[in-house]
This record gives sequence, structure tokens and C-alpha cells, in this order.
Amino acid sequence: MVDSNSQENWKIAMLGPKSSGKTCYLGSLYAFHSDVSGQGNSPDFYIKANNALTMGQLREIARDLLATPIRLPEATKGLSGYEISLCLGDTSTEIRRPMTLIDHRGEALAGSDDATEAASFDSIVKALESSDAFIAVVSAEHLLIEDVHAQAHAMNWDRISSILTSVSQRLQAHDFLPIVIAISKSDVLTDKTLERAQQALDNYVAVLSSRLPNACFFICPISVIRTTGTQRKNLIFQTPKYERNLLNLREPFIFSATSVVLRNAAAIAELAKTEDKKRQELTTILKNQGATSFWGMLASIIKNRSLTNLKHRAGIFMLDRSIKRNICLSEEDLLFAAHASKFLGVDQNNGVRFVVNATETSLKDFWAARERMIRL
Ligand SMILES: Nc1nc2c(ncn2[C@@H]2O[C@H](COP(=O)(O)OP(=O)(O)OP(=O)(O)O)[C@@H](O)[C@H]2O)c(=O)[nH]1
Ligand SMILES: [Mg+2]
Repeated sequence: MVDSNSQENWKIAMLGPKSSGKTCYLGSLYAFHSDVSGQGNSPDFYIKANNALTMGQLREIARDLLATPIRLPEATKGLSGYEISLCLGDTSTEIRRPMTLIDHRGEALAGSDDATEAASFDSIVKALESSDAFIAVVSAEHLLIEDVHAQAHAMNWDRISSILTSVSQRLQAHDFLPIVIAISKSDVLTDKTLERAQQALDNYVAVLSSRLPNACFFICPISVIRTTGTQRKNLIFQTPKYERNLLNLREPFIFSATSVVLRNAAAIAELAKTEDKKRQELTTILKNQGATSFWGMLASIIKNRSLTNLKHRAGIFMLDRSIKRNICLSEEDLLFAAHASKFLGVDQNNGVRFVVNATETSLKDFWAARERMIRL
């Protein structure tokens, strides 16, 4: 279950129907960006489990995915909260951001006629709603379903939209909602079907985005495996063979984490305008950096890159009552954001797009505009 005591942790929730690939994706993130494979951490981005329970759970999924032949996870039961840290830099200048990655039983989005099960599904959805950022998983296979009703049904799109709408409507005026739309199983798309799938997705995102003016959508094709070989032999259907095919493993998490820095900086700046105590805490942090705003501070960090003396974790904590979200920001988080943006492939050609107010826009411009809004 999710550890509700970890107030410092941000929550990033996966949101997707059953078998859409949520667990394979989280497991692959751990498999290929932690030291579980025994090959050591990648030098500039890696994941650490923050407790033994999470380590055990993620290792099991990761080892299956790393095995030959690949073994796939079973359907997720209930809600799983993985306590991890996203780490940037190398061991001498490591920047760590603790967070809870939330996976859930996809069936919970489909609802149930059984009262007990429906209640348990509702409690899963409730727990997801206090998250800081969402990764909505839409399977590429579903985007290719011809019948639009069957398609929306398979995607559990009504449920996903209603969860995101409910969260977005409760946010305060200075806030925004970061949403990743992860197109899972992108490996199934061919040159012929890619455009059709994209068109279908764009329609869903356009409608939702026009309804949620405070949301931004980071649209990102993802894949972790692909099917190979024949599926039929001597009239007997065989289990498909899989091989690894990694696309955009880290981008959704880096985007989510960086967005949370921006949200929390805005929330704290807003509060500092009205509360003396917070203003004092804030002034202390700013003084340490000799800067006049959060983003001035970011700029100074980026310029001088003297990371080693910023290891201590001065932090600010508060509760956003609107969605019962814990707001937490430490100096290290600002460093995290400064470093993280270079990992985002928005300017590279890996299929990532960014949409605000139903319009495709530049992530850089969006960030710059949000930063300008944070003035003390
Ligand atoms: N082609 C392809 N298939 C995938 C990929 N990822 C997952 N799958 C397939 O999708 C199945 C379901 O993946 P899971 O990760 O268990 O799905 P889930 O969303 O966690 O499902 P629930 O736990 O039931 O909610 C896997 O067993 C694979 O067969 C991918 O990247 N490409
Ligand atoms: Mg699962």
C-alpha cells in the first residue's frame, strides 16, 4: 500500500486500463535505470529503491523482464506504491528526489456491478486523486480499434477523463496539472497505422485539453518490449515471443518531477505573499543563494554549478487542502529541475509532443511562462 507517512514524497500516479502496460513500464524503468542488472547505474540518471519492500517488489518484476526469455508480470492487485528516488548526476554530485510511483489494478477504472468490488475500486481512484502528476497510459493497440465507442471503452477514457477533470477543477488559480499521455505498446504501430493512431489520440487530448485550461499534456510514445516471430504454428496458437524494445523510459518521470517543482514553487511563492512565517523560511533559502526569486536561484545554480555545497536538504512543507496534496520543495529539487530539463526529448525526434489548451506548444515556452508567473 502507499505509505501515507512519507510527507516529503511526491506522488506520481499511473492511470490506465488493465493490461495497458503500466507494470511492465515501471518495472522496465527499474530494470534499466537501477543497478538491478548488475551492470551498475547509468552515470546520469538512475532509480534507487528507498526501502526494502519496494526494492523486493521492483526487483522481482525487473528480473522477470530482464530474463531470457522475458517473463511478464501478473495483473496488479489493488494499489502499489513504490518508494523510490529519481537520481540525477553521478555519485559525487548526486541530486535525489524521493517520490512514490503508484501503480494500480487497471480493472479498477472499468468499475464493477458488485458493490464490494465497486467500493474497493472507488477507494483506489480516491487514493490516486491526491497525486502530484499523472501518467495516463493509452495502449497503441486500443488506438487502432475502428469503432470509436469500443475504443473509448477499451481505453477506460471516460474514467480517466473524469479523474483528471475532477483534480483539475479543484486546483487553485496559480496551479496547473501535469499530465503525461503515455502511448504504450507503440512498437505495434507501423508506418501505415501510426498516423491513424495519432489522429485518434489527438482527438481525445484536444477535447480533454479544451475542457481543462489548467492542464498540460506531455504526449509520449513508450514501449518496453515487442512481439517477434510467428504466433501460429501447426494450427496451435503459441504464446508470443518477446524481445526488448525500449522507447522513452525516463521522459515521463522526468517531465512529471520537473513539473512538480514548478507547481510547488508557485504554491510556496503564493503562500509567501500572505504568510510571514513561510516568507521567512523562503527568504532564508533565497539568501543562501543570493538570488531574488526561485527562478533567479535556479539560474544561479545553472550558471555556477557548485553542486557540492548544496547537499543539505532545506525544505518547505505544506498541505494543499484543495486536493489534499502535500506540497514539498527542497533546494535540491530546484537543482533537480535545472538539471532535468536537458533530459527531456521534446526537441529531439522521439515522438514527444506537448499540448496546452488544445494547442501544440513548446515545452520550453510553457516553462518560461510559468516561471515568469512565480514572482515574490
Ligand atoms: N507489444 C507490447 N506489449 C506490451 C508492452 N508492455 C506490455 N505489453 C503487453 O501487455 C501485457 C500487460 O502488461 P502489464 O504491464 O501487466 O499491464 P498493466 O497495465 O500493469 O495491467 P494491470 O496490472 O492488469 O492493470 C503484457 O503482459 C504484455 O503482453 C510493450 O511495450 N509492447
Ligand atoms: Mg499491472
